[in-house]
Amino acid sequence: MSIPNDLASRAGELRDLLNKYNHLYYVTDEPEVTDSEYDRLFKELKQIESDNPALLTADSPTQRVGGKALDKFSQITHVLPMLSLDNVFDSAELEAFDQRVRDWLNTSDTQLYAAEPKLDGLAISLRYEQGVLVHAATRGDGAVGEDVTANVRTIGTIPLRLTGDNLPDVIEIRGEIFMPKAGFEALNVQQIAEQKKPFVNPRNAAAGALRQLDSKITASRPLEIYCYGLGEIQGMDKPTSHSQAMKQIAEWGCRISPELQVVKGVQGCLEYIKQIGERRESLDYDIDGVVLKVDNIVLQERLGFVSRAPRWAIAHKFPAQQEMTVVEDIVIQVGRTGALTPVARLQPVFVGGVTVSNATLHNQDEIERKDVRVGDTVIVRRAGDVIPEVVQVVLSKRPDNARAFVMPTQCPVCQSDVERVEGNAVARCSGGLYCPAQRKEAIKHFASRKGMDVDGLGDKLVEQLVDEGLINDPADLFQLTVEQLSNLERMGEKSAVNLVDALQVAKQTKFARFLYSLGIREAGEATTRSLANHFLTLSALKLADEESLIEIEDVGPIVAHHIVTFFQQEHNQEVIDRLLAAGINWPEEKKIAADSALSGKTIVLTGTLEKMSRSEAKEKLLALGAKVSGSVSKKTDFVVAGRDAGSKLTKAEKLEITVVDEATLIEWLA
Ligand code: I6G
Repeated sequence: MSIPNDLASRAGELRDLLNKYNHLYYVTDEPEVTDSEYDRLFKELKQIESDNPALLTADSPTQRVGGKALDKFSQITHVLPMLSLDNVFDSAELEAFDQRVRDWLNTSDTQLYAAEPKLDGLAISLRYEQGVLVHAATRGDGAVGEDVTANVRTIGTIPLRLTGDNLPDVIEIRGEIFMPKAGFEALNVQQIAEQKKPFVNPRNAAAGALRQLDSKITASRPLEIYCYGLGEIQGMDKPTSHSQAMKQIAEWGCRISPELQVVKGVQGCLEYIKQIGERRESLDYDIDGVVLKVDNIVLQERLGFVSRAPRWAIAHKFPAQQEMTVVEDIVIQVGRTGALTPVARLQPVFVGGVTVSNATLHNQDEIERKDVRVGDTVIVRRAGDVIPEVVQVVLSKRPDNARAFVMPTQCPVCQSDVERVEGNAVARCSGGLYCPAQRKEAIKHFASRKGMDVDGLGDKLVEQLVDEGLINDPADLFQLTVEQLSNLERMGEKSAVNLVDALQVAKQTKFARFLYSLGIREAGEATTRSLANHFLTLSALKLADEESLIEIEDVGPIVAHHIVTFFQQEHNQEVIDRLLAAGINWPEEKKIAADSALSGKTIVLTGTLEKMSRSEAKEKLLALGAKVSGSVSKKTDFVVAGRDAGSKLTKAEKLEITVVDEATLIEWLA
C-alpha cells in the first residue's frame, strides 16, 4: 500500500519539531512549547507510525527516551536502560491499558496496581555498592546519562550510605528529584531580588540546580527526592512486588512517596486518580499525573517492554496547567481598593481543566520584567482555583508589530488620577467610592460568602444594579424593592422576591462577618475575627487607636492604620449607620476565654470527617479560639486526621506533631 506524500511529510515535520523541542527541554532547560503541546505532537506522530509502519524511522523521537546527555558532565552508561512511560489521558484509555495487560497475561483476573503521583521533576539513578552511593546519573537518552554524583551528594534527603543489614552488593535506586513549591517560590523571590531571571516552573529550577558545574550552587537549592523503582540488583533476591521493593528501600533510608498505595483493578486506579487530582493543589510539589504499575514483579517480567516503555506501567496525565496562547489585548481592571491590575485578554485556551481567556499580569513592574506585549505568544498557567497568570513570553514567536503596554495616568473607569506610591508596585485610582468600579467591588465583597453571605446576589447582578443606578453602596441594597428588581433585564418576579428575602435573612449576622464585609483594607477573616473577639462591640472598636490595635493578634501596623483611617472617613460612618438602621444585627459577642484549652492553638484538619463537615468543625474550633490552618508546619499544635488522610498526616508524623482522631475532636468540642 502506498503512503500519501502529505502523511510522510507530516511525519518528517513532527520528527523535526519533537527533536528540536526535546533538545530545548533536556539540554538547554529552556522549553519553547508546553509539555501538553509536546504530548499532542508526540501522540500524533505515534498514531501515524502505528497506522503506517513504513514511516517509522530509527531516529524517531518515539523510539527514544528524553534527551541527550550534556557534554559538560562525564557520561554514565546505564546498566539497565532508564525507560520512560506511555501516557493515557482519560478513563477509556486507562481501561484499554488494563485490558492490554490482562490480554497479554492471558487472564481475566483483576490486577493489583501500585499507584503514586507522577512528580514533575528529573529522573535519577542512584547506584549503591555495598550500601555506599558510588554514582548518580540523570536519565539522559535512557541509555547514557550525565554523571551528576557530586551535585546529588549535596541533597540532604539522599542517603550517602544505606542503613540496615543484608544490603545487596549492588543496587540501583531510581527516583525523581524535584523542587517543592515553597522552595521554588522562595528561590524565585531571591532570583528577582538579585535581578536574575526567575525560573519558569519548579521542574526547570530543579533541572538547573542539578546541572550546575559548581556543587555549592546545587547545595543552596531546595531539592528533594522520591524514589520509585529499582535498576540493576546484585547479591540480593529480586523483590516479589513493587510495593514490597519500595518498603525495602524506605527501610534502607530512601525517601518514597507517602502517597504510594496498592489499588485493585481499573476501578481502584480511577478512585486513586480522582482522590489525588482533588488534592493536586494542596500537595507540596507539582505533579502532572499518576503512575500505575502492575504490582507483581513476576507479572511485570512477563509483560516486558515495548520500544521505549514498560508494558506494565502507565502514566495517567492530568489536564496541563500550562498552555501556550496569544495575547490579544491588555486591559485594566480596577479592584475594590482602587488597585489597577493589567489583565491579558487571551485567545481562549484550555488549561488546568477550564477554558481561559484572561490572565493577570499583576502590575507594571511584572509586565516589564516579563516583557509581555500585545501580540505575543505566551505560556499561561492555571493551577487549581488560582487566577490564571502569564508565566513567560515565547520570544521566538514575537511578531514585528507586537505592542508594548503603557499604564494609564487616568483611571479608565472614572478618569480620576492614577497614583503610585514610591516603592509600591501597585498603581491606584484615586477616585475612592466616586469610582463605579470600586463601588461595584466593595458591594460584591460585602455580599460575598465570607461577608454578609447574601444568597443569589452574584457579581453580575451587583454590576447590573450599579450600572442601572439602583445602588451606590452596600446600604442601598436593603432599600431595593421587588418592583425595582423585577424590572431588571433577566430578572423574574420570583428571583426578585427571593433576593429581597435573602437580604432580610442576611441582616442577622455575626460581628466578625460584618466587620469583614466592610472591606477595610488588609483586614481579612482572621483579623476581623480577632477584632470582634477583642473589642466585642462596634463602638469600642471605633474608639481604638493604632497603638492599641497593634497589640491585638493578627493586627499589624499597616492594617491598624487602615482600620483607624476607615472609621475616620465620614462616608464610611454614614454607610455603617444606614446599615444598622436597616436592621443589620448580631448576637452579643462573648469573649473567648483565653484559658480555653484550644485558645490560640493552631489546628489542621485533614482527611474525611464522618460526623461533621470540615467547615462545621472549623467554625466550632474558631469559636473556641483555635486557629485553623490549611497546612502543617512546625507551628501546628494538633492535626485532626479523618479517613484517608494523606500527605498532611505524613508531614505531621515527620514533624512529631500530635495527631488526634475525629472522636477526640468531638470530645474537645463538647
Ligand atoms: O518517569 C517516571 C516517573 C515515575 C517513571 C516511573 C515513575 O514511577 C512512579 N516509573 C517508571 C518505571 C519509569 N518512569 C520508567
